[in-house]
Amino acid sequence: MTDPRSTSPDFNFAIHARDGQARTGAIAMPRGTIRTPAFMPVGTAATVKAMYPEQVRELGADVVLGNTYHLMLRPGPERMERLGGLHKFMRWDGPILTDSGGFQVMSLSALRKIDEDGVTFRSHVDGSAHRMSPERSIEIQGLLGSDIQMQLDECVRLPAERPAIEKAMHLSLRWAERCRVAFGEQPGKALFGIVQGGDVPELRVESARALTDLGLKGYAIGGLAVGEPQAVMLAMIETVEPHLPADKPRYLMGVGTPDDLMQSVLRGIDMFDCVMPTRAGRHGLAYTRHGRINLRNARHAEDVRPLDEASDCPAARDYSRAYLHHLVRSDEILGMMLLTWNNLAYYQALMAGMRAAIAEGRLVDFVGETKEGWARAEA
Ligand code: PRF
Repeated sequence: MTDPRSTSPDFNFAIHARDGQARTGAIAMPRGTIRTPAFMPVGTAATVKAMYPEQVRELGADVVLGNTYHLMLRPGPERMERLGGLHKFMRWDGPILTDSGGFQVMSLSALRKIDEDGVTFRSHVDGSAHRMSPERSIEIQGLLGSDIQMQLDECVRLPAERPAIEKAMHLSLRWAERCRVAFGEQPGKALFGIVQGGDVPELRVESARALTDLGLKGYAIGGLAVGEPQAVMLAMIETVEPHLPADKPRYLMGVGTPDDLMQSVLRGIDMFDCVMPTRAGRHGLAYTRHGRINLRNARHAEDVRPLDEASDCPAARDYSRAYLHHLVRSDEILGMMLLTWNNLAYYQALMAGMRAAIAEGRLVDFVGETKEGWARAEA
């Protein structure tokens, strides 16, 4: 049986090639097409930090992520709507996915409290009191103008006891249903569910099956990369994957390192977001073909080589490591800008490389070659 929604022009995910569990394809939406597997740069506060929107687009990003939590506190959803929505505000005309806020409330705000109806918390900005229910999260994401909205969920950090994991997973399922009702039918936009269940396989399967019954346009896997070893994360992806509809996008939230991305694509993931490339760039770290380089290190002080002479990205190709080292050590803004640019260029090139490799049926080789490149530099 084909779900008619999966072929409607408003949100059409087409798989172009498969290689093992991996797939490459495209999500066609009114604001543009997202090539998958996709990496979404994080634009938490209506900016991909230290980057112009034009640069982000030029690197090959088709979609960026925004955060409901941050934008509801500042500038506020009603104000954002009066200003014409998030796309116009930040000058990004492509698709925007917004996280629902629950995860950021739990990691950033003070005095947060969860009950059946939602989350009560105090702002990390000014201490003001706020309340977010599943319905309010969807309402805010609508006011922002988000194209892909996420259900409100509860993410439990690992390690955790099974009863706590189970309780949060069941609450997240009830919130998924309420979000679906609040979202209704919105042609051109999508609501994604979020699989929870920690590191307990039965709970992961129960969550994936129950969400699938809701007939959503996409499915995220949440509650991973929250303290568990990579092997546990990958095992959970393998557990969940067979229980998600094969014809819908799968999004692994908040992941990860370049190796995490490759291992997850090998296991059938289509979308990612992570602060890693942008945050690392502001802390003197460069992701390159030769591995991760810490520009703070004194060994770069007189190194005239660029980060990657073969890169298309000016930040990687045209500036010496000695200069980048100097900028980082001097806390110069340009250091953060260049390293963020380099890192996002590397992440987008990695995704493009994986998409091409899947189309050619050589993803395993691509992953091996990529890791060899990192190992050569470490030796
Ligand atoms: N839920 C939501 N956002 C998230 C996560 C989650 O579990 C994670 C976990 N890696 C990152 N971002 N809503």
